[in-house]
Formats: sequence, structure tokens, C-alpha cells
Amino acid sequence: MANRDNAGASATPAERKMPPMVDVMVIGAGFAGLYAHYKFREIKFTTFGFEAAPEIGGTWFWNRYPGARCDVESLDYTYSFSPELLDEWRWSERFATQPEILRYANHVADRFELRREIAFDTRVTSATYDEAANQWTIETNRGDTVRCRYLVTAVGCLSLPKPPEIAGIEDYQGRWVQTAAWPREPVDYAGKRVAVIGTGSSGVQSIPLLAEQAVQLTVFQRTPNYSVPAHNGAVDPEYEAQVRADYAEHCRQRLRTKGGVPPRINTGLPAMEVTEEERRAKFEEAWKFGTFTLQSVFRDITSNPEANAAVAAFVHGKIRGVVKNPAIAEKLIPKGYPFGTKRLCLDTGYYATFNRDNVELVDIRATPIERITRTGIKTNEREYPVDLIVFATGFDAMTGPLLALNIRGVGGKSLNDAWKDGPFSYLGLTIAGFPNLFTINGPSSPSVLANMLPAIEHHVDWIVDCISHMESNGFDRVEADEDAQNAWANEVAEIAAETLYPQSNSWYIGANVPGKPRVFMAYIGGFDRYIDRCDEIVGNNYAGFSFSVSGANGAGGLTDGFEAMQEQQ
Ligand code: NA7
Repeated sequence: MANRDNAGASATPAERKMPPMVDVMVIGAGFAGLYAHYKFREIKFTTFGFEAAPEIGGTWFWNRYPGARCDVESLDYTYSFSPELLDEWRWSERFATQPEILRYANHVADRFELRREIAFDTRVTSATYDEAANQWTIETNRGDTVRCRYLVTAVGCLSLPKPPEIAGIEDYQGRWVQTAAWPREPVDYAGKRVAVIGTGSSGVQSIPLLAEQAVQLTVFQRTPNYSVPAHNGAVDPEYEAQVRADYAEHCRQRLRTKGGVPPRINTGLPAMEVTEEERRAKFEEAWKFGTFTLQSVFRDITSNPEANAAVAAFVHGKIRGVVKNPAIAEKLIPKGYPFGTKRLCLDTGYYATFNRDNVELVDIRATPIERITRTGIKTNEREYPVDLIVFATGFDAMTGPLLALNIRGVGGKSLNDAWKDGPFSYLGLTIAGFPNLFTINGPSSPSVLANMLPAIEHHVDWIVDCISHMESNGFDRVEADEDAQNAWANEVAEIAAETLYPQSNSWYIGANVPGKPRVFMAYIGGFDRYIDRCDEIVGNNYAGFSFSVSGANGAGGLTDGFEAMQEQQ
């Protein structure tokens, strides 16, 4: 298993040329962290960053399992901040693979020299606000202590994998791996008996490839997921030419959409207002096109139970059409929750994989796993001997990575206490009681429901504008008001309640992690509407935020010190 906690590295903070103080500390060096460094450098702020992985890439560094790909089309999974970057980067596939996305991240880091202020192999162990100094102190597992005026988290939404939760793992004599921490050296599964636990996106993407080489693949399914064919292939040259004719405008259009991706097939109609024949034709068109279109081809798929049932029945028919054994097909058909309310998967040959002789599906709701033994997996029915267990069991999503930072705000209050009943945040960007802390793609922003790249750019731009506004008005402390935060939490919950999403036991609502509060954690009103709300609040003189002058001093001197140190290097 890849080591997600590289505590063994030996250089001391002094040897590592750690700055004692910077303007902005950025935690994480995925797409969000990289852009934050770029943007703060543009306004001449000093930044420094810690990253637990040995390289940049965030989620795209860790999730290197077979078949790992983006489920947003490559031409849209791009930064828009640099026209030159848009021009020069060419994607090879409609949905990019993990290695290609990691190459893109590295290209961006090289092109804009973004590695310079990042310490890798370093995990943040605490972040504490010092009210007297109006500074944050960040500590790491390598003994570093760095202070900063502003703290920006860029830790990702799906970056804290759930531990294997099944009894007996310590007894197992074979090898086990997690999709979310797939080893860098090749994992040999050819000719082996392989088990996969979990059938979310990571399971759905890896299962067809594992099945091709394993002598026997056993899939342990707790909840069947809806998956639609990706129809991956080379980037369509005609579509690419159309996008590239005015790429910047295409990117601007992303900001005016519900999901951060300009829709290609969208009737804009309620599904039940057309005839059954027309509805079916549109579902077929969306199915053939791929992407998340089936979810948005009619405007009420995720809000009207009747519309949702219609699309669910359509997909059930597709699964029955592909899977030859009717009993297996029935096991694979999602039932009991609305279509699309657990994250939809995009696949290449997923359902057809269950027609293979070397693939077996175990429904662990019918025959629960009792434990892992020395040699395999034991359900209440029988034991399955396996050489390799792949845990594709997902993440403590959205709040997990933030809570793991051990953040303490005003009066030493911990974020874990503040969020014991669920994540409370204003706009998903700031948290009452935690001044000068900004959370990129934090809970209660669109985050996982929007295309990550434009969502990141929007948040980083917002944060930089907010801090620039403070600086130019002589303030050095910003904090969300508790009332505004509560009102925002209500707004987010009310919008979610208008949809079918809260009905399913998804990670959006924390249901996949035992004991996690059941709160819908993303703003589901649409990326476009969210941007409008942010603009409205800024236009209204940052309504709901308190700006102040802390009276603390000393920050500038130390910051200047780091600048001098950087010049010497
Ligand atoms: P997901 O979507 O959370 O899927 C995890 C899967 O593992 C899902 O089928 C879970 O069943 C199953 N699971 C989780 N815990 C257990 C235990 N303890 N026992 C058995 N099965 C379990 O994670 P992914 O990594 O696939 O995808 C995450 C996102 O990454 C994805 O949506 C894309 O946005 C990219 P459950 O459904 O909870 O019953």
C-alpha cells in the first residue's frame, strides 16, 4: 500500500529552509493549491505550502488504480486562467486517464514555477489561530512550525480514504491495496485471484481492467450504483476545433451552467411534459452521448420522482440488455434510491464484465461479509480464497480532510467541535470563529457537484479579491458572522430538500462513514446561481462578513524576512 504519511523523511526544518512566516500558507498541492500559489504570487504575497504526497497532483497523485480517469471531458477539465496554457496543452482522450492528468498538473507546475514554495512529504498536524498576533501557526509531522497571516486549505473533497472497515484485515496473509492509495510500483494481479470491495466510481472503473488479467475476480457489492457508458475515445477533432475557436469564451460559459460544464444535450423541459416516445428518444440520445447528460437532459430528473423513475426504468432496461444472466442483472440493478442521487459513474464495459466466466458478483446485503480470514473473505454463506483484496470503499468526503488538519480557531475552539453536528460554513469559503481561514471547495459550496477546475478558479479568485479588499481598506482580519453562516446553512439545506438527493445514503450526505452527521454537504442550487450569490454578497459590501483591524503587528517584518531569504536562495 502507498504510504500516505511519509513521517520517515529526515531533513530538519532548518535544512529544509522552512520560512518562519509567510503571508499565506496553502495546505495541499493539487489543482487548488497550485492555482492558489500562482494567484497569490500575482498580488505579490509570499506563500508557502505543505503537501503530504512526494509530488504535486493531489487526488491525481494518489488515485492511480487501473482505469482511473476523470469523468468530466478533458477539454473542460482545464484551467482557464492562462490563454497560453489553454492553447498549448492538448488532451489525447475525451476522458483523460490519471497519468495524463498528472502530466497536465506537472506541466502547469513547471510552466509557472509553482513547486518552489512547497514542502512535499509533509503532513500538517495542526493549525492554530493566535488571536493576540492575528496569525495562524501550522505544525507538521516533520517538526516544522510556520506562521502565516492567512491560511488557505486546498486539501480536496475526496482525499481522506476510509480505512478498511472489515474485521480480520490484520490476519490476512495475502496482499491488500486501496484504490485511493494505489502503490506507485506496478501491482501484479495477472493470474491472481482478486477481490474488489466497493462498487462506486473507483470500483466501476477498475473492475473491467482487473477482470481482464485476474484468473478470478470476485466483486463484493453493498449497493449497486448507476453507471452510464463513457463512450471514451480520442478527442473529437470537430468538437475540439469548435471549442478552441474561442476557448476563453467557452470557459466563461462554464460559469453560467449548473455543473461547470456547458451542456451538449439539454431540452430544458420537465421530463413528463413530453410524450413517452420523445422522452425515450432523448434518454437514448443521452445514453449514446455519455457524460452526466442523462441526469440533465430534462430539467427535473433529480427533483421530480416521476421523471426520476422514468430514467431509472430506462437504465434498468439497459442493464438487463447487457447482462446475460438475469439473476446477476437483477443484483446489479440499483433499487431503493433515486437515479443520480448517489454520484453517477461513467464506465467502459462495466456491466458487460459480469458476463465473463472469471467474474463473480457477491451481494453482501444478502450474504454479509463476516470477516477477512488468513486466506480470503468470509461471508455468512462461504469463504472466498483470494490473493489480492482491492478496497474501493471510498472516502470520508468533504469534511474529513479538513477535520484531519486539527484546526483551532478563536479561544482554542476546534473545528471538530464546531462541526460536531455537521459542517457550518459561510459560502463554503469561511467559518465563523476561524478568522483569516479560507477553504477552497469547502462544504456548502458546489464543490463536488461542479466541474472542479472552474470551481477552484472561482474560489481562489474570490479569496484573493477578498484579501485584496481587506488590505486596500486597512483591515487585517476577516471572519464570517454566525448569523450569516446559519442563514447560509439553511439556504443550502432548503435547496437540497427541494431535490431527491437527501433520500439516498450517499457520501454527499455522510452516510458512508459510520457515525458521521447526516447533512447534505454541497450547495446544489447550481454553480451559476452560487456565483451569483457570491457576487451579490460582495456587491452588498461583503454582507455577512466582519472585517476588522486586529491591532496585532509584527507580521510584516517576518514576511519581509522570508522575502530576503528567498532572494538569497
Ligand atoms: P464511493 O463512491 O464512496 O464508493 C465506495 C463503495 O464502497 C460503495 O459501493 C460503498 O457502498 C462501498 N463500501 C464502502 N464501505 C464499505 C464497507 N465497509 N463494506 C462494503 N462496502 C463498502 O467511492 P469511490 O472511490 O468509488 O468514488 C468516490 C468519488 O471519486 C466518485 O464519486 C467520483 O467523484 C470520484 P455503499 O454505496 O456505501 O453502500
